[in-house]
Amino acid sequence: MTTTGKAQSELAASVGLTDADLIAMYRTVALARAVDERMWILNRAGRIPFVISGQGHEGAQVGIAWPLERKKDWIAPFYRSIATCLTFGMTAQDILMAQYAKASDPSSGGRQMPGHYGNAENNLVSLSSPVATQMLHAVGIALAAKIRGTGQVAMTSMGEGSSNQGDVHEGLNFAAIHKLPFILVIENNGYAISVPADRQVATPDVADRAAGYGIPGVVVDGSDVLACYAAAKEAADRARRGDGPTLIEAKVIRLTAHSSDDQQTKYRPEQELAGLKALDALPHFRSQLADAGVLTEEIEADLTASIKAEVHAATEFAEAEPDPDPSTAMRWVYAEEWPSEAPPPWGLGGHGMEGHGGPDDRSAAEGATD
Ligand SMILES: Cc1ncc(C[n+]2csc(CCOP(=O)(O)OP(=O)(O)O)c2C)c(N)n1
Ligand SMILES: [Mg+2]
Repeated sequence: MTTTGKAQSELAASVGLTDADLIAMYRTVALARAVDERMWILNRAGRIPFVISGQGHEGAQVGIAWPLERKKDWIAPFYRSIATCLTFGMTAQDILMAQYAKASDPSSGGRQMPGHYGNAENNLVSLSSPVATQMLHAVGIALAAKIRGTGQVAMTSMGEGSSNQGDVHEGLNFAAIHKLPFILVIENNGYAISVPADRQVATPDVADRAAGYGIPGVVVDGSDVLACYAAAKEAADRARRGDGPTLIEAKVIRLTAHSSDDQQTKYRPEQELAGLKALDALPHFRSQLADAGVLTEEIEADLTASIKAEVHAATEFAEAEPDPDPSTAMRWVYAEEWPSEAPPPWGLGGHGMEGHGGPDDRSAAEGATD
């Protein structure tokens, strides 16, 4: 179905990837969109309670997460990070299981607010509702990676509104001083719910702030997947070399209302909404790959069919799974047995987890009721 082997068009060569990589990236962008569209349908049909959408952010998310290494590096995502999570190993089924809050939902077993994805197996940190708190989690992970000498990189992403929280200053200052292997991604979609960007930030680019920390600040066009990839690759290489953090600001668009509880026509002019589609990464990437001869009509038709089938199967599966048993509501609120606490394949650099709530430490679980 997809291009296989090492075939490399001029376009792929320009960013050091293969044609198969480009097709896989495109499929992830398109899958994220299809899952997201399905979520809105399920919400309107009364099947899931709340949607917070990644539509308009997918191209930047896939491009930026792509150069990070799955199951080695870490990402602390935010509520729009569906495409980031799919790039890093979660599946359409995992995302929908969280939306349905089913007992077997890998994000939280139905404990988290919908849209708060996380996946221990894929080094995706469970996110917290107070925006920007994931900054400190990610910087802490980067510090641990540096101390342990694991060669891992930690990345976090958030919106431009969230970038004004105090945690971001504290985290960036610390990460820059200690040259931590860290990447901060600001997905600037021009709004924090109904508040426009010029009422959130006094400069046109959040990336300008990087200079104040002595680190590079890069602005990328979020509709250009490969430009996002190139910026993140450079940031990841820099982090692994020990040269410290990078701030990447991707200019993205918010194609939907803030959430399924919001009506954006109350505060966004009709003309602005009508112009958004022209800035959408999905059709841009499709034409770019078609023009380069990478995405043929046949490949595109196969991808469309396989994505449709995948989203359909994921929905059917999630629908049929049991809800959590209310008597288990207090489980997993505090640390218990948790698979990711087993040492990763590359080891913990001599810093064991014993006595820190790891699998051998039963003390954390003893107070839990089943
Ligand atoms: C500390 C905190 N304050 C307020 C909120 C409510 N809130 C949730 S999302 C959001 C807007 C964030 O905007 P931005 O960071 O630009 O991200 P976007 O939703 O646009 O992607 C706000 C104010 C919150 N969750 N946490
Ligand atoms: Mg925003």
